[in-house]
Amino acid sequence: MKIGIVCYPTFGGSGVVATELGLELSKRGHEIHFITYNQPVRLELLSNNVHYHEVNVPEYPLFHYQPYELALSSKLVDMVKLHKIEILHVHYAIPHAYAAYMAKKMLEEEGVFIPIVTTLHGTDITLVGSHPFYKPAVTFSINKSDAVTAVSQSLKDDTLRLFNIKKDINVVSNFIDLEKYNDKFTDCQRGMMANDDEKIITHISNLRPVKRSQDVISIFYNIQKEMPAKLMLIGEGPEREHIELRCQELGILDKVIFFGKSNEIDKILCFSDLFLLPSQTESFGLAALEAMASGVPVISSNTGGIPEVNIHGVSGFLSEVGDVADMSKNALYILSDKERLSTFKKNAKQTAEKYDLHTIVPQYEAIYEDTLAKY
Ligand code: GMT
Repeated sequence: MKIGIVCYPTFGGSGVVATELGLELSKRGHEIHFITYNQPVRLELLSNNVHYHEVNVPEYPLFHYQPYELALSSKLVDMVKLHKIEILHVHYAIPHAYAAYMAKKMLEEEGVFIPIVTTLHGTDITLVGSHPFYKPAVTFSINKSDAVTAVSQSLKDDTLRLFNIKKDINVVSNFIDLEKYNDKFTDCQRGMMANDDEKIITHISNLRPVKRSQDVISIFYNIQKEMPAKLMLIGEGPEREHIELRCQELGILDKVIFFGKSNEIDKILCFSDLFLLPSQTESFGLAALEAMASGVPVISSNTGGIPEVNIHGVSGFLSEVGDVADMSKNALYILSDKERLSTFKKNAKQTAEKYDLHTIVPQYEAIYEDTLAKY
């Protein structure tokens, strides 16, 4: 198939999933066209089957807001015609599903018919999409998609609760390329980051308030009071400065390593002992899955789709949002016993296997085939 993929080209989970999906589909013989405003961060390799088309939005002073949806829908029209793209898969409803629908309608005028598959990722529904200003447009774009998928059962339930949806929503979980994590790093550089007796705690996020990164600091503070430990923080975002200040106030700045945005999270995860994800809400928690695939147990909140991924008492522990004391207690429980830690590590890796891309990507292929067949 010739598949157009629209996504945010950033480090966020939706962009990562869309990129990994496109790459795997290309390996399976499909021709993939990424259409977005920057080359997706995980798209390192362009090949015969993988193409990237940049959406340009020229700055014009008259526009207080530059019209990205317009530029995107025009680009979609051009690329579908030029490359004979057969199906569009848009990740994140806002504004991608909306722009794709406009493109579809423009193409129809020219006798070109193309179905749209929309994947809902989370914040498009739970945070942004349900905002009254966006709600009619999001509802419309979901209902007008030819197929809709959500990355967890919890996100599907939220979508049906928050919007008046007349379409079936298929749950297709996020996935992971397990081979990438399968002991590839025989030279796992733990010694560069910490002493042998120090436990390595990791958190990866866009450091937005929804991630509750202040809780990460509080949990780590409680851990390092009981045992030698270091905290690896990966990602950039609006909370970064507050976090640094808080670490300074607590006197733990020398135990915290800020990596910023990184394309090498698998290398960092390979030497981590514990992953923290105390988010306010999370439709899936791809970062937790990436940690688990590296054999890192997860201490997380019990919210959204996280309990579908992190299994309480098996791959880690779940606590109520904001219950820093419980999360700290659970973290210390796992870390304080060598054998227990090793069991949780093994369990985490095993739990992640359910999300292997070889299991999940064919589910998307089946949806494309089914959608095209009905079209
Ligand atoms: O977490 C974010 O703020 C980024 C956001 C995104 O759109 O990339 O992540 C969402 O999609 C990911 C991929 O499906 C999920 O793993 C994240 O849980 C979800 N984030 C939220 O629901 C807050």
